[in-house]
Order: sequence, then C-alpha cells, then structure tokens
Amino acid sequence: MFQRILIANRGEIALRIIRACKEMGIESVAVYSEADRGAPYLQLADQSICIGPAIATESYLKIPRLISAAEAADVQAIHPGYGFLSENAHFAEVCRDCKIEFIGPPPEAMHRLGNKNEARKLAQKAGVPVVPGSEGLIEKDEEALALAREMGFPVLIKAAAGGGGRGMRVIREEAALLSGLRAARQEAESAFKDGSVYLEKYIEQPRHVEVQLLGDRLGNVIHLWERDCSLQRRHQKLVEESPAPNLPDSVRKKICESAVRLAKAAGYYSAGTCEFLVDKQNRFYFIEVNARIQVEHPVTELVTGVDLVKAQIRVAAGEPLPFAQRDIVHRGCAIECRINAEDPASHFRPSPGLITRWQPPGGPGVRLDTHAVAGYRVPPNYDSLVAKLLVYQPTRADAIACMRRALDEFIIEGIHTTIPLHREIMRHPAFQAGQVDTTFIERTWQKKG
Ligand code: MV4
Repeated sequence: MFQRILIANRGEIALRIIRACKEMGIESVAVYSEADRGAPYLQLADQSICIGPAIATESYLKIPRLISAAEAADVQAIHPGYGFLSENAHFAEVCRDCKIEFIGPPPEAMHRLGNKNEARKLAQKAGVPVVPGSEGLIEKDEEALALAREMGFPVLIKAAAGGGGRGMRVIREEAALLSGLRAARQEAESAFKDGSVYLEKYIEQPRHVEVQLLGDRLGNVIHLWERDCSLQRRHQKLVEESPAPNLPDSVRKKICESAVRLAKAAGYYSAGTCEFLVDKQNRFYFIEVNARIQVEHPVTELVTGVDLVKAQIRVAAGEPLPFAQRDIVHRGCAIECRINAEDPASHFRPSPGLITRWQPPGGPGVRLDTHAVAGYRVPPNYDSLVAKLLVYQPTRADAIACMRRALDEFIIEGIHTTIPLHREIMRHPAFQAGQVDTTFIERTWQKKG
C-alpha cells in the first residue's frame, strides 16, 4: 500500500480524501493556491504545499507544479479528486512517466471514453443501447438531412469533444438544421479545437440516471447501483438520490449490467460513472462516462456501505476489489442536496465571502461533507460548493422528511446559499412523488432561473 499520497484538489473533496488516507494509515499531502492559504482543512493533512496563485490555470491545473510538489514530498500516488485535472489523460500519462500512481482510470480508457462519439461506438459494440442517431461523425450536410428526416424532429447536434452539456444544439425543424450544423461545428472548433459533430434523436424531458462503477487492475468490474441526478439547473446538479424513484427493478438491473459491459469493453478500472438518459417509456440510452470520483459519490456510499475513495486507493495500489457483485447490497434511500454559495433568488449569482454563522445539522441519518466552518471565507475563484448535505433512511418518504428537518436545522449566515431552494424542492408534490426529469428545476423555478 502507498505510504504517502498527494491530493491535487481543494475544498470538501480534498478533505474527503484526507479522511480516507487517515483511516488507511496513509500520510496525506495537501496542495493549495494562494486563495486557499490558511483554509482549515489543510491543517488535517500531514503536510501542505503552496502550488501557486489563486487562478486555477496557474495552480490546481498546472501539471509541472503538481509534479514538483509530488516529487518534493516523495509521494507514491496522486489523487485528483473531481474537476480540475481528474479527467485529463495527459496528466495521468505524465504521472505514469514520473512513476507516480494516478488514482483513477488508465489514460488509455480516458482517451477512449473522452471522445463522446468514440464512447458511443464502443457502447454499441458492447451491446449497450445508445440514442438513435448517426453511425459516426457527420461529414456531409445531406447525411444529416436524410438522417433527421428518417428519425423525425427534434434532433440534437452534439460535439464529439463536448460533454457535460457543452457543445449541444437542439434542432426542432428541418429549416434550422443546416445553419445549426454550421454553427455547431464552429462553436466546437473554437471551444474544443475539434469541430466534429454527430447527430442524435432529441429525447424530451429525460431523467438522468447514472451507474456507479468500480474496477480493479485485474479486470474485475462491478456496479454499485444507480443514482438519479435529474434535478439540475444549467447542467449543475442540485439534488441526487438512490435508488432512482419510479424506475422498475427490471430496467434498473439492465441499466446497471449495461454499464458494467461498457466499462469492461473500455478496459476501465478505478471508480467511474456511466450516464444514461431514461425516457418516459423507461427506455434507457447511454450518453457518456465520467472517468472520475463524482461529487455525489456519498449517495452510493450510504446505500451500499462501500467507501468509494478507499476502494479507489486500494485498486490504484494494485489490490483486487475486496468484494464481488453479489456482495453489493442496496439498502434504503439516500438523498444529497448540494449547498452552494449562490443566491437562488437572484439567478444563482455566486455569493462568496465570510461565513459569519455556521450551525450544521446532525442527528440520525445525517451526513455532512464540508470543508467550511464558522469564520471561513468562501473564495470567489472556484466552484461554489460549500457543503453536501446527505440523509440516509429506510424509505424515500423518510429520507425526504429527514432532509427537510436537516435543512431547517442548517443555519448559514454571511453568504447566500441554495438552502432555501432545497427546502422548497423537498416540499414540492412532484418531487415527493418522484416525478422528476432534467427540466423540472427550470420549469418550476423559471422566475428564479
Ligand atoms: C441529450 C438530451 C436529450 N436527447 N441527448 C446533457 C449533458 C450531456 N451529458 C448529455 N445531455 C443531454 N443529452 C439526447 N439525445 C438531453 C440532455 C440533457 C441533460 C442530460 C442529463 C442531465 C441534464 C440534462 C439537461 C439538459 C439536457
């Protein structure tokens, strides 16, 4: 096992990884930018190293600085967390060249799955359903036109190099297709330096269901069931839960098995997520793989009892998965609310600054993952996540009641947060009935969106 790990990240996920290291008897080395200097969670690491100025491109995204810190601290591995360099195959390659273990999937699998069109082809080969659409990239306008007529409108143009909602364009009628293609190619070229696009049937008001995967370097891959992440605003998730409400067990099982087949076909190991869209008829379609530990991973930890960060570290060190598929039992219901330093009453404007009062919730069934404390200043430079409030209960109704109680206990002063919006979501009849899809938030809180 590793003796020492460097954490190439910040905030709550850095603290989450520090905690896993401590419980495993591994020394942790934190890094920080000037904006995070003095942050309380840094004290909990065995060592912390400044890697540059506030701007992420000169610190958390700067590969030479991270490698220098890793070599100076003499670590055997780097955990990238989520965001920043976590899905950067080049960073994983540099780590390999420097004989430092990258705690994540192999760069080959990251390359294979990073291109959405390639991932789609691989999924098809592995017998995983994909959204009806083009065989491959769209070369000629006539191809697109013929295909769109055959599938029927609306269709969706997607950039092969896009992902997470970037580089997509909905086309509702034939007259808009060719100009849409031209614009999509141009946008993709300037955003990703890759203008290639492909076409899919547009699925109206889908649910977003994702499957948690875990693989080891011996080729074993298992799933840890699914999360519903349909409650999003502008591709920023707000609420995640497991199990996915109103998803028949037969469909659920098929989705999870599909995700495992795709991961095996990609030569994947470590933690990862396979994303699917689920339509109103409960048909499911693969859309993309997230080759990292995700923000919402604790939802799965609660319902399966598996510590995903510890598992990631173990498999990176070459250990086999300590459990088989049959050992993974899903029990109860977990919900996560993302508490962001944003003002939901004012178009979700970022609200960094000093937290003058911090009174966290507690009690039965509550987990709070946060790096914030009273007197902590939320820096304006990074994403606005200040806490992940999770609950775990036997049933979904109990979980919602517990979350309402916990949200009501939670007092944060000095900054605006998404807590008031979460209180409304938990009281909404459609949410309580599990009738959620990816358009719910924007449809329901249009005035605030
Ligand atoms: C789609 C879609 C509808 N039809 N593909 C958005 C993020 C990226 N992962 C894929 N996305 C979508 N792809 C087809 N063919 C609708 C979305 C989508 C979405 C997906 C998941 C979660 C939230 C979303 C919000 C808007 C659109």
